[in-house]
Amino acid sequence: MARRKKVYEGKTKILYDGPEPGTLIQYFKDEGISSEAPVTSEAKGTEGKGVLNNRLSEFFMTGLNSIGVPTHFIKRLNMREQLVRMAEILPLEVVVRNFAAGELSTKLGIPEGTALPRPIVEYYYKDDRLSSPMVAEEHIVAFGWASQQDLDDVVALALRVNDFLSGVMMGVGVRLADFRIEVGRVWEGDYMRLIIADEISPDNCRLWDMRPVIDRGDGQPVAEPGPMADVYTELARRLGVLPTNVTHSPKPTLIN
Ligand code: AIR
Repeated sequence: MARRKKVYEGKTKILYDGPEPGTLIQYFKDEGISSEAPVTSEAKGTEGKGVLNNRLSEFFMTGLNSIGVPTHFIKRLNMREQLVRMAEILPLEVVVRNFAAGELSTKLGIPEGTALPRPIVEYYYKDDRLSSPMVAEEHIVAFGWASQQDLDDVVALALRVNDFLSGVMMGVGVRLADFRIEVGRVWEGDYMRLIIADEISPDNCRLWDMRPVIDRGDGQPVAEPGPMADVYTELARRLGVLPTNVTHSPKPTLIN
């Protein structure tokens, strides 16, 4: 049997040639996180993370496709792989923020958790050697990384993704503080359009649990809303996409 061709390997995923021209297979590893955001730092090499991110990304991308926000997702193939459309990825990380946290809080001195007056869309130039610096539309257009028209489309897509994800998360007691997406180009004949690529999972979302933990002793809430414990398993469970017998717990688990 011919070995399939690896097209790309990143920290959290591997891309292989797909079965049809214009398709790729996206494989989710357990290792790695794609950011140093504290909310995801527990994720390094946790058993089952790849399986859960495969399900979660399928869930979000399918939802986006169904409301007319185009994504690269075609279908999930197995526990760790999904079939996606090949796209030419813009060299940008697009971050949408609803609440102050992370870089925004550090750089601008806005206390973590502050509700922003409107969603803020930021761009980072994707280059690991430069640690992906924040850039303005001016840089992007001047250096030809994307056109002004592309950026207008990117903002419109990013805000639709934000509304969708925020609503879905709110429905399960989770606040979407911010997230990062990647956008790619696909051609249909002479017509080009932009679609959401990469993945949507806890690895690129900052999620806060809004369900206070109740102390069984006196019935009083014991914790303020904060980062979600065991975020991959817990989010998958709340959204109803937790495969049986898969959690990312590093501890041995009983399988029945
Ligand atoms: N992000 C940024 N680079 C890679 C990723 N995954 C995501 C983080 C966070 C958001 O972008 O997961 O949700 C903003 O991160 P920061 O560090 O800029 O505050």
